[in-house]
Amino acid sequence: MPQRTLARYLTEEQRHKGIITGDLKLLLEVVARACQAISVAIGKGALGGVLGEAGSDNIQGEAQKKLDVLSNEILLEANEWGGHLAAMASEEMDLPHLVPHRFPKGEYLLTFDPLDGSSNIDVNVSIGTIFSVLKCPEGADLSTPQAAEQAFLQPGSTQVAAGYAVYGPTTLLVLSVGDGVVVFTLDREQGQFVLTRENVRIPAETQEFAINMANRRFWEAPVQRYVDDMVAGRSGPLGKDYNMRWVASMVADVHRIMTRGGIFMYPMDEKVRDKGGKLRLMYEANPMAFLVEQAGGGASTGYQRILDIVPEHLHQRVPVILGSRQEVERAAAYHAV
Ligand code: P6P
Repeated sequence: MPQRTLARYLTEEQRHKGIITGDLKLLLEVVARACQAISVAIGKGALGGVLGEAGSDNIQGEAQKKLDVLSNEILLEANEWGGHLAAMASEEMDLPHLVPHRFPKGEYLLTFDPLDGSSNIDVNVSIGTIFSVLKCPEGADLSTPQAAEQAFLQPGSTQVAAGYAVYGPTTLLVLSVGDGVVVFTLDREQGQFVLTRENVRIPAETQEFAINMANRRFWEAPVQRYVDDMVAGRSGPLGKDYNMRWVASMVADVHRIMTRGGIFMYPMDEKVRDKGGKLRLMYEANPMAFLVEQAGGGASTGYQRILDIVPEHLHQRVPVILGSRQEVERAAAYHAV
């Protein structure tokens, strides 16, 4: 069976289902090639002089790693000339990046977290790139970066596509264009992403949860009760033993859930309440929620479906509970009482 590369998959999806325009196909191939370049840079590690701090902070007030800045630059440079995008927005940039006037503009908007989990870079733990594709609204004001922000403020349910690359023992690209979730593995010898899994389905039930337990005292009561009940195991109210995982790279934790089920939580906690939460809506929660729902899972703040949230600003943060549908529904039920 000949290998189905990303290009072939997108071409055949377009031919058979007509849901991928030429510009979207180009966009996804460009993002994939940028993720490949990021994977190469990460793989060099200390030999490439790319570890450690960049000596700058991002809008989140977080110290940037050299690879954060490099990954952001790779994605910007790869996407600005193709004519498929109107603008980009990134965790690493205060304002949207407009396509320079010397290049044609396209109909799509791209948001991304260029390197998620960067606190894990220097300890050689899996990290990733998360991206989301929106249509640019007709007549959007793209005259300045400040004006362009409004074009991005669309609920996650309007996403055209979303995906992530996970840079682990292998580099994977996990993607959905609204027709289920597929997984590509980077064939480093060929320099191609090759389709290795189709129709990803998250098991509805699970016995594995992912949360940073050190924050327990800061959680809201429903989350404390829910996690305590899971920790109580078989003899507790949920009547089954649970296991816990926490990689502290959302991409790695979510990919485990995409692969074998589970529930991932970064709930509201008192430490980040003033910011609205820890994880960012536009380029972390929304793309991951889109993918998880496309794979049959659920994604909630505890109080509402993440994809229904109408963003108020570009770097808005939200509580995130996502994964196996029955477990996410159970977690939401704790919030309802
Ligand atoms: P904590 C990484 O910085 C990140 O944004 C997510 O990838 C990850 O799930 C979370 O923060 C980890 O947060 O508080 O455990 O370090």
